Amino acid sequence: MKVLDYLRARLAEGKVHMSLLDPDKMTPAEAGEVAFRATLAGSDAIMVGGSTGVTPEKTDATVKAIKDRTRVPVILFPAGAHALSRYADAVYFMSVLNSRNVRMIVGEQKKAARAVKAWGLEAIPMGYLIVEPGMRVAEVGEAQPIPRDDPEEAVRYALTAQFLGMQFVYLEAGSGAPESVPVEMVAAVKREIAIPLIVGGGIRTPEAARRIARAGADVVVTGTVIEQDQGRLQAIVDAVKGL
Ligand code: 1GP
Repeated sequence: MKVLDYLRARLAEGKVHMSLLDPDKMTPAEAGEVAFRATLAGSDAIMVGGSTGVTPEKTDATVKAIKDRTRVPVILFPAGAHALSRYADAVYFMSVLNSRNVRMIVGEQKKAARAVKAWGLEAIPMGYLIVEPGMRVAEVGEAQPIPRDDPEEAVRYALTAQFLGMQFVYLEAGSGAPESVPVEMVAAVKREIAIPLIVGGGIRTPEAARRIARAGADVVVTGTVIEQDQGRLQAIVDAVKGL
């Protein structure tokens, strides 16, 4: 089954949780172990990516180790064409729509396109929107972060993603952000778009995950919290799924 079909089937049943693992922050063996525990907790897919320090070798080793330990799809979440692996199940073919640099909007994607085709990697088109504070990814992505008090700007970008044919919109506050994307912004975007909404960055408690899901996120992503506290992950996944 294609990963997109799997995700659609999951979304038809309810909210989805994804775990983000950064190949630069853990060894492949650790990533395999964390992924195993994440899927045990009910996480629906494993995303692999990070803003800095990621190489093709690290990505390959991390993806292979994760695939050895779990059966859920492994989806690349690449910071650029250097962060791909033929061993993944799919790649978010993502564009930082609010970047100031055309390289992040379409350049890295062009660089990656031949390899994605040659490997038969499933490409899932996604519009990536960086919201304040944006943290490291806002710098690397050279984004003009969407102001936290301007949900309408997020809606305009999200509709743009939809009209460009993208299958998902991703609102990103940045890994380790002190606060997640504001719930008002999540709700405003969800009200207007017809494609699924992914929200991540700074979600580290079950309460925060529940608020974001209730506000309208179809997919909630957590990264840092599973690197630091695997015990809390179960509570977060349960909160996303309304259990
Ligand atoms: C995924 O960048 C996030 O969208 C991950 O953020 O590390 O803060 O969970 P955290």
